[in-house]
Amino acid sequence: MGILKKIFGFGKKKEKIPEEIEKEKVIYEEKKAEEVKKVIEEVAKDEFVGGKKEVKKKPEELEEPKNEVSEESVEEKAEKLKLEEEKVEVENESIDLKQSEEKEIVVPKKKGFFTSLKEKLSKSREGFFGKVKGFFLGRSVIDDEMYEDLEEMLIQSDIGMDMTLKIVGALEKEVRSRGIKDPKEVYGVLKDVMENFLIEEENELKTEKPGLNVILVVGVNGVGKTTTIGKIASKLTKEGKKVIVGAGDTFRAAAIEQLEEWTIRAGAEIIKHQQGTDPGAVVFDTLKAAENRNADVAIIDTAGRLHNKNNLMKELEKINRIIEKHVGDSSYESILVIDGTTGQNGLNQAKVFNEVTKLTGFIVTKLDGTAKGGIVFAISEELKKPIKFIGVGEGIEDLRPFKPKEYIDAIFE
Ligand SMILES: Nc1nc2c(ncn2[C@@H]2O[C@H](COP(=O)(O)OP(=O)(O)OP(=O)(O)O)[C@@H](O)[C@H]2O)c(=O)[nH]1
Ligand SMILES: [Mg+2]
Repeated sequence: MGILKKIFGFGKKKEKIPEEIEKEKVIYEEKKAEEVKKVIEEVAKDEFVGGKKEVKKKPEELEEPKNEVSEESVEEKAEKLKLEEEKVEVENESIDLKQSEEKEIVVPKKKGFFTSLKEKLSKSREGFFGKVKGFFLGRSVIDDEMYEDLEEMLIQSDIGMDMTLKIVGALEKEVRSRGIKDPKEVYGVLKDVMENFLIEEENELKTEKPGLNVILVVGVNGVGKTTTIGKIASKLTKEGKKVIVGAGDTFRAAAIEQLEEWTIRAGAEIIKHQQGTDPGAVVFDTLKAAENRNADVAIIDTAGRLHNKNNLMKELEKINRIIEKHVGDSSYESILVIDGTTGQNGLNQAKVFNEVTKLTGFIVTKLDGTAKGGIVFAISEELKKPIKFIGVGEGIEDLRPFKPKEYIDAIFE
């Protein structure tokens, strides 16, 4: 049915008395404007648009296009409001973001050592050790097969055969004694067991003795000796100590310059001779200067490579004797630097160096660059000497005291 029929439903009368119809139309329009509007709303638009002149002459506010406009304007307003609300929300969000960004700048300082160590060791955590948790979650029973598979996993992380067998043996014993039946609970026990294999005692460098404390730094070439000396010197000067560094690597070109750069950055002093001179003489002069200048700590850099290994060992023996004569055992640390990315090789190096300098501890460097990190367990247990620091980057601040629990928490998920 058309719109006009619906509104003016007089049928044949319209045809017979057109003037009256016109009048009635006008009356109708005036009195029933509201009803017309309702009807218009009910009727399909195409019928209305195709309507007669009369309809088009009706008050504009009753016409569909007008309605559309007013509806649109409401919609537009709503849309605008919505947009404004969204804009406010976006603005609020960006304020929140700004605030959280500001927070993030502050938070790392508050997070402190633990979280940043976790970040520095993310390769190990995401690599090997991260898989260990999934390993236990995927098991339904604790059986021999589980322990055998675990052994395989640990060996792959540079922990080494001997250490792995010790860890898994201790784990089995602990799981039994705690009466654990669910493999998921074994994960936590493994962390405890592994932590127990890390030596906690004496993992700080001796630098507090009255008089001069000496730190001799040895290790094969490229492991990070000179860099680590820079980091240690910086740490000690920040603690208010007077530090003198001896450029004992007279073999490698540019070694003295490299050490000097680090020394300047650390706020320490350096004693150096020409390249190619006797390192023993450099060490002697460094200790004398340190005593004369009332230094608290002398740190000695050494060569990582000579013409052959025997020469290197003889030279280190000699340096060792000079230091012992000056300060004795109690104020003397002989530290082997091991590159954490070289795996089991580091253990063999340690045995050789230990024969000539009676090592008091280790520093494991480049742990930021390995997805394994298991070498730390092998060193600690098999060599029965503490890890004093770990290197976690190339920056001057990237040297961390070694704390077994923090290390475990940082490398495991
Ligand atoms: N990623 C990373 N790189 C390190 C770390 N420690 C040292 N390095 C880098 O290892 C490289 C060798 O460092 P050096 O300090 O020169 O090693 P070195 O033992 O003195 O070497 P030689 O003097 O040749 O015997 C440098 O590029 C250092 O930046 C560490 O903890 N993490
Ligand atoms: Mg060096």
